[in-house]
Amino acid sequence: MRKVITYGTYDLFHQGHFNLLKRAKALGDYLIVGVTTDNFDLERGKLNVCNNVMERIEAVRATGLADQIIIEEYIGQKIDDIQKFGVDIFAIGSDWDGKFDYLREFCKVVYLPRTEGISSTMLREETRKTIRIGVIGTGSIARRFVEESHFVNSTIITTAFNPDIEACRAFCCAMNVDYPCNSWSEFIKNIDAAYVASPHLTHYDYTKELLKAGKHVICETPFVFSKQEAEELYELAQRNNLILMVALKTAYCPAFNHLITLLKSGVIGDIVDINASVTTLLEEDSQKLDPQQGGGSMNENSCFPLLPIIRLLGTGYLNITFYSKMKNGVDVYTKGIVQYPNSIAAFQVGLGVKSEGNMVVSGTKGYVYVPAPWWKTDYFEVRYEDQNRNRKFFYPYDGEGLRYEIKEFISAVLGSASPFVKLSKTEIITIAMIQEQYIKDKSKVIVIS
Ligand code: C2G
Repeated sequence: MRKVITYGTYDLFHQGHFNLLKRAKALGDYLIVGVTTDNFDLERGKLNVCNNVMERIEAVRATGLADQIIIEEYIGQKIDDIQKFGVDIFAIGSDWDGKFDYLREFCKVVYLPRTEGISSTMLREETRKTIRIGVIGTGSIARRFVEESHFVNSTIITTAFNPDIEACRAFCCAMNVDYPCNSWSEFIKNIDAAYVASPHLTHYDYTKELLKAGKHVICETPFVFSKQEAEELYELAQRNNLILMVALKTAYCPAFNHLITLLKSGVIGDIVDINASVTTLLEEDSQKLDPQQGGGSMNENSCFPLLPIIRLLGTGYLNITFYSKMKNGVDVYTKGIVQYPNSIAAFQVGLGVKSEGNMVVSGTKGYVYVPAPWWKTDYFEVRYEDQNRNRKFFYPYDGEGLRYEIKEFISAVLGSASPFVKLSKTEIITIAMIQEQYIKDKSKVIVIS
């Protein structure tokens, strides 16, 4: 018996897929079809798959051409499968010409003619609307957002807004954005959604105006500095049937999410302690150190360590104490101690003090170590007393990592994903509340000289 194997995502199953499977089947007597898992596609940069793995498997099964369907979940699996199933021929479409020649060591490799004029990408574009995004603020994070948006389908950056039109023109020219704008009414006309990346203290007003104008919003961190403002904006979004998300990038990256699911499933037992640091050394004239512009380490960086603390230990903390080193009216370093009924957490944030940016989560059976920069999670280790049981986990973290949050935002706007699975309203409101507490309740802040 001659065994043939082929692989694919088979998203929005179409005639091109069918033709390929038919041609592959004709090469032998038994056809094995590998269907990628959702996670594997995410890892290999396919961020816009519409059908989930079950739907895609069903579509392949419905052709009646596959004698066996397997799932493909890791790089290197093709070699394992070929050996495991005793495969004679590996077949794939001609768009992959040459890419799988390395498999010739294990079996025959055949590149089959691809069907012209049809693709999943084309179908996605036909069936999906393109979301026109306007960028508010034209600094370095906005540049990265525009660059990363090119990796997410159904997304087009149509315009940028900055009251300083010269800065806006320079940004649009550098980033290839068509329409620089300093008129609010013009800006609003050309967008379905906006990315707010303006100075911190303007986030609340811009977000509110956008929601009132019927636009979806993804707002940079720090979102807003009070519980009441955060709640009010979420209510406004809900009333107007709009998506409001916060661009806390760590929350959307694949490795961080897997880390959380592992911890929640008890790999290190009960969590007793979390320690996470995020420090960045800045020039003294940075606006992030300007007290008039909401600068300071707590405002700037605390959302990052507070995310795993709140995600893993919840919102029911008993007490928080802050220890801050101040300079020119802002905290250049703050250590926060968060006390829970059965656990404790600590975080360090700094803009004028540098420290190791790792995270350690300690439990009753072992601990997790995430090396710096843990907030751009791509690797972590689960460690035990018996070192033979230690495990290392590697993931891709593509580009600047913003593509993951953009993908979630666009999926939510298009109605194919819930906006709060990866970062809940409660988590964001709690972070805003803690930042508010830091600003307003000075009895909780111990200043170190
Ligand atoms: N295909 C085709 N004609 C088209 C579109 C796709 O022949 N018009 C083929 C592809 O060449 C591939 C198969 O259909 O052999 C599945 O295509 P996709 O679902 O796009 O999967 P792909 O990203 O090519 O993944 O490990 C996965 C494999 O590397 C292939």
